[in-house]
Amino acid sequence: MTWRIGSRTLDLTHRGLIMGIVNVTPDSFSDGGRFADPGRAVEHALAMVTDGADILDIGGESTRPGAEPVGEAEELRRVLPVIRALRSQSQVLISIDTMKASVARAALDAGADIINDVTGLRGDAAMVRLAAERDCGLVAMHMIGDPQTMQTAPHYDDVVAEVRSYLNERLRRLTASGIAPERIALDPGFGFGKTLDHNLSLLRHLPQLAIGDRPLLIGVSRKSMIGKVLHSTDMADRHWPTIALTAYAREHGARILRVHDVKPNAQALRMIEAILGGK
Ligand code: HH2
Repeated sequence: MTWRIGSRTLDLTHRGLIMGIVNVTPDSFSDGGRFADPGRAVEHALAMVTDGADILDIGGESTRPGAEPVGEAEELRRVLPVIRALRSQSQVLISIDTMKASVARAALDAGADIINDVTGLRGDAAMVRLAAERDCGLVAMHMIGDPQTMQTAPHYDDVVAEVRSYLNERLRRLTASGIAPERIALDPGFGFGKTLDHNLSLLRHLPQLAIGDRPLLIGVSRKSMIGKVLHSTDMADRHWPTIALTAYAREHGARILRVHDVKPNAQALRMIEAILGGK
């Protein structure tokens, strides 16, 4: 299983990747405001590289349920200084977490390697064209509606079959638009238009969500589903279960783990991979 990102081809058959979350936002659900200052965000991101991050995912717009949309100029103001500073100091892979093609384009020009679009490249009509023009890696995620509406009574007849069919369809459409399939990673979108039961069903049937040989990305870090299972509103209680989920997800086929706390999740990933074997 490989993932091609520009001139790099990563072999993920036996070694998964840790994607460290860098939220340059005042309102993200778990770390809102802590890294809104670019200098602090860069410092935090470089520490993540030392701790074992393979990718840094830079986001300037919160996608938590009900979050206020951010204008293009503000999003650019948040993410570009961070991407430029990281690119000048590190070879680490950088992804831009955005729904806007203009922000993705500017981020790629500033040195980003991957576009992570929670709309699955359906939100902005210019996104697929941009992705076809450039040679970056892509993450296409499943979401119902948009962050304003997605948690309003999400309904599926069969969540696993429907998310699988969506991911399959996105892969087919993106490939038909001239994007090489080996550039694409797919993500079921935990918490995006899903109830707790939907999220648990998707985790229970994770192997069914892997489409062909495309890497599966999982983003469950500190998400509210953990608080709901534990009947806890304390964000600190979501730390250890996230690490358990990283090990579980890797064992059940995931290859890219999007997390806030890089070091313990990277250690769990390496431990589970030692058990799974391979080179
Ligand atoms: N989750 C969030 C944001 N971007 N991208 C992918 N591919 N998969 C995810 O599950 C995902 C994502 C939401 O989490 P976070 O960035 O921690 O919070 P916020 O959106 O409030 O900044």
